Parts: sequence; C-alpha cells; structure tokens
Amino acid sequence: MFGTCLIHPSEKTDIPTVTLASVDGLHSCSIFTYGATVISWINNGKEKLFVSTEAYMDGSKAVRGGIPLVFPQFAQPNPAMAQHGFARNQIWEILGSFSESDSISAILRCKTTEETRALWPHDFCLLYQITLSATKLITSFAIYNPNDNDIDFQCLQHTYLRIPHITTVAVSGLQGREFVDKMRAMNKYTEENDTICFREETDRIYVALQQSGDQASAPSVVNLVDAAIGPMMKCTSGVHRMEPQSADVAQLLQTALIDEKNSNFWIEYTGQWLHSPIHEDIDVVVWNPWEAKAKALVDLNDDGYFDFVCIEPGLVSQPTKLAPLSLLLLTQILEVSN
Ligand code: TA6
Repeated sequence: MFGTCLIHPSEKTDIPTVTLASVDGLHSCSIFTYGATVISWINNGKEKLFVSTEAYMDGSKAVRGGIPLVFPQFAQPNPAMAQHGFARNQIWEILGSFSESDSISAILRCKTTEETRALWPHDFCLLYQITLSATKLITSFAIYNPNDNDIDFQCLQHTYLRIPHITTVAVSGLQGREFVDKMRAMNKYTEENDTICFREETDRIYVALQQSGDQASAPSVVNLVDAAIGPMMKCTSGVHRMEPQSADVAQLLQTALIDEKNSNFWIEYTGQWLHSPIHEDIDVVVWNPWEAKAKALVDLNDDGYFDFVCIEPGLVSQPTKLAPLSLLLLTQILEVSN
C-alpha cells in the first residue's frame, strides 16, 4: 500500500482538512476543505508549495498560497462577484479516497448553493481529485454542467510554488506563446525568450496554442529551474472535454456526480481519462507580486515574494463554453525534478 487518507480538524478551525500520506512518511499532501485548497505538498520531506505566514487559515478568506481554485471567473469581470470567483471560498465535501499501488487520492465536490446561485445563476458541480505519489502531485479540477443550457466560465488552478529565491529562478517552456501582460495595459506580446526571469512585478497570461482542426494539441509543459539547484519542477497541464456518449450515460453522470455521495462512479467514469493523454492545451498565468504589491497584500508577509512563483494552468484568456451534461477536466501534473 502506498499511503493513507486522514480527515482531521484544521489548525485554526473545525472546517476539516484531508491529509494524504505515504506509509514511508516521506510524502504527504494536505487539502483544506475550505476552497479544496491544497495547503501543503511534502515530497521526500521537503515542502514544495508556498503558503504565506499571514494567510487566513480560519475559513474567513481565500488562502494566500498552496493551490487555490478559481471558478467561475478569473480576476473580476463581474464586479458583483469576488475576484477569482467563489470556488475557493466554499466548504467542499469529501466524496472519498482511493489507493493504488503507487499513489493515494482524495476526491472532493462542490455544488450549487443559494449563495452561489445569487452570484451566478447556473447549477454546477465541481469535482477535484488530488493524487499523491512518490514523485508527483496530480490535481484534476473538473467542472460538470448539469443544466439544459451551455454555461460560460473561466477556471484555473492558482499554484504557488515554493522557491529558493525569486532572483535565482527561471521559468522555461513558454517561448513562442502569445501572452497578455497585465503590467503593460493588457497588451499582447510574443514570448521571445526560452526562459523567463523575475526582476519586477510579473503578471502574464500565456495563451493556449490553438488546436488546428481536430488535431489534439499537446499539453503545456513548463519547467521551473533554479540557478544553483538546476531543474526543480516540471509542470504539465491541459484539458480533457467529455461529452456524454449517450442519454443513459448522461443520466448516470447526472445522478452519480450530483446526487450520490460515493466516489466510485467518479473514479470509473473519469479514471480512463485521468490516465489518458491530455487532449487540449491550456493558458498558463505566471505571477510574482514583487515588493510593492507584496506590501499591499494584507495576507502576504512583505518579503514573501522572494519565496514563490505562481505557475497557474487555466482557461482564462477567454470564457469557456460547456455543453449540457458535459464535463471539462483541467489537469495539473507537478513532477519533482530533484
Ligand atoms: O493570477 C495572478 C493574479 O490574477 C494577479 O493579478 C493577482 O491578483 C493574483 O492573481 C492574486 O489574486 P488574489 O485575488 O488571490 O489576491
């Protein structure tokens, strides 16, 4: 057996936390059910994610760090809804966990509430599968559309990667992509460099490479490298879209994903997709707040910007449309390079 799953109270609130841990004690991952926020990923005894020392961990505010989930909006196109939407502020339910020979997974779910409907007048079902293994953390964020009509939304995994120092790391793998630069009036540019270094506030949306025809595009592969350590983390991400193959599958999907609390169907229905090649490329946001913005953020310690870079896979450069009874899966594979 690779690992175990434990549900326990959190440090500063009774809102539960799920902790996946390898039986050898070397690897673990903790998911605060407030926002289904991964707040820790320890690989070979070393923490790989950044959480601010000033982060609110009592369920009163989205966690500053870890992997907050963004849905149904990125930034604040709808000013009546919180920046980055409401998914990271809901308490998610724990559907279950399952163990494979080389990994342990947990599955959480978030469904429509009165509060969300007042903010966004559509039904939805979000599912989140977190898989811990000896070399990887795989986070699969699924959006299911139970409505009779299409829904349009943005979604993203806002991943804060822990680093030795912001001036010694570089991000590679985005050369040739167009990006929207939030620091230059949202103007569009093309990335000329094979590595991106950080010397000022950086806030860019690198846009997914468009599929040509029905040619599936490759997933995004971004590498985080440190001048002293060398390659640190390989971040692979992409999208699967699943339309129900038939009416009875649609009914089964509707019942299982919305009405039942067990995770078995989710595992069976999506299991084959989770391990299949990723079909579609994805946007990647790269962010570091630098000094001034770090000082302005109440839940980020002033020098916290030295210690992280955000590499955030999502569908944010334009709203994504999802047909009725269909499911979109946004998968992030974080693989430790050393
Ligand atoms: O993903 C980058 C970004 O959109 C930045 O513009 C910055 O606002 C960051 O997200 C953090 O947003 P938050 O709402 O968590 O403070």
